[in-house]
Amino acid sequence: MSYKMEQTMRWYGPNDPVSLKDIRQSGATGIVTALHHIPNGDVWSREEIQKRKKIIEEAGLTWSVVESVPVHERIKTRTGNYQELIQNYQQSIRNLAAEGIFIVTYNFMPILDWTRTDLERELPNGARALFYEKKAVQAFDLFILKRPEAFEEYSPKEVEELKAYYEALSPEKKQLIIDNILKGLPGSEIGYTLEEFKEMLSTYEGIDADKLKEHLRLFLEEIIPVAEESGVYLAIHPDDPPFSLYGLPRVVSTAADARRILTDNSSAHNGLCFCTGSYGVRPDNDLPAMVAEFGDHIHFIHLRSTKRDAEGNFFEDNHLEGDVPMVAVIDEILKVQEKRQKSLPMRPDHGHQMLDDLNKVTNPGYSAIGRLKGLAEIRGVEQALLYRKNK
Ligand code: DNO
Repeated sequence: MSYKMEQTMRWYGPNDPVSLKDIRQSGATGIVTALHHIPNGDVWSREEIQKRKKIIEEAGLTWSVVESVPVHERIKTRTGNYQELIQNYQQSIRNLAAEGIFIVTYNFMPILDWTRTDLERELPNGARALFYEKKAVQAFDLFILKRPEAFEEYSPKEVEELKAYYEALSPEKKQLIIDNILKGLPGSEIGYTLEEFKEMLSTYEGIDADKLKEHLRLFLEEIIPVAEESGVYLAIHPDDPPFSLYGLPRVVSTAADARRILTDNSSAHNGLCFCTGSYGVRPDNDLPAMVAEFGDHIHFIHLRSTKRDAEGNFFEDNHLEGDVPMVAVIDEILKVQEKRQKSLPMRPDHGHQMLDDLNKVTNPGYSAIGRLKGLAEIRGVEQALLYRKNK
């Protein structure tokens, strides 16, 4: 028997302009969602989980994956009441399992979840894509955040060039960069003012990558036994983008990071959310090889592609184009499924704003038509690969 990936779509809950009815028409059967209204750190009660589950099931769909149960900042820095927050996290896992939801995605990125500087970059064909401009982030770091260490991290020539770049930006563009970076993209749960962000940065003083790795290991040491007992599979999402920003450590960016996470806390329940768009920004991440190596621990998959340029920028490309060797990745996933004798949940991640989406307000990256296009293309690749294999 051949296993096809379980097709899922992310849904931000009842306020999402893309409805469950829309998602059902895409052919996806699974829903990926979170209780975004519950403050970060609080327990997800069984009642709240049940309520959400009921809405999804009434639409003829299944709640397959949680993305995400957010990890509170104090757990990452191990300060204040972090022990209590870990207990709350454990309880949320137990409650999800009791309601029949067994895959939980999370990330361990300090302060900010994913970062883009332009959410509607126009492509030559008129569609719009998410874009990461390196200079915008660096100029933000130097001249808006005014992080003192940044002036030592960049060469004097770079600082000069960035100054010219920054000064040429219109006030609106400057504000847009600030908002895009600090207000929190969908799913990131929290947004900050500039002052709050500076304050948060100071909570990472003395926390370098080694220390953050240790904090992640200690967190997992307390969470994994609960996941094992309750049958939950954890899926850590990689850093997006997969490198350090604003001097903050990032510890889930490379194959070596994934290997370390899986060996430091060895358990079938400790696993990855394999996001091709995040890992794929780094040319040194060999994605098909990573699927082959970590296959037993991949519990959830995000499929999308990014395209880098020589200056360190990237934009989100069509799902089958860009730097991600999508066909080879899907081929490896099919082998993993065969070996594990099961389907893995996959969602088409992000999509272009295109056609009718251009006139609608949707969560950046999460418009209906762009994602549907991605899903349709991925399905086609999967079908063709399976056809050839079974011939
Ligand atoms: C962005 C998403 C991330 C992801 C979290 C997982 O589109 O992939 O926000 O959900 O990092 O915890």
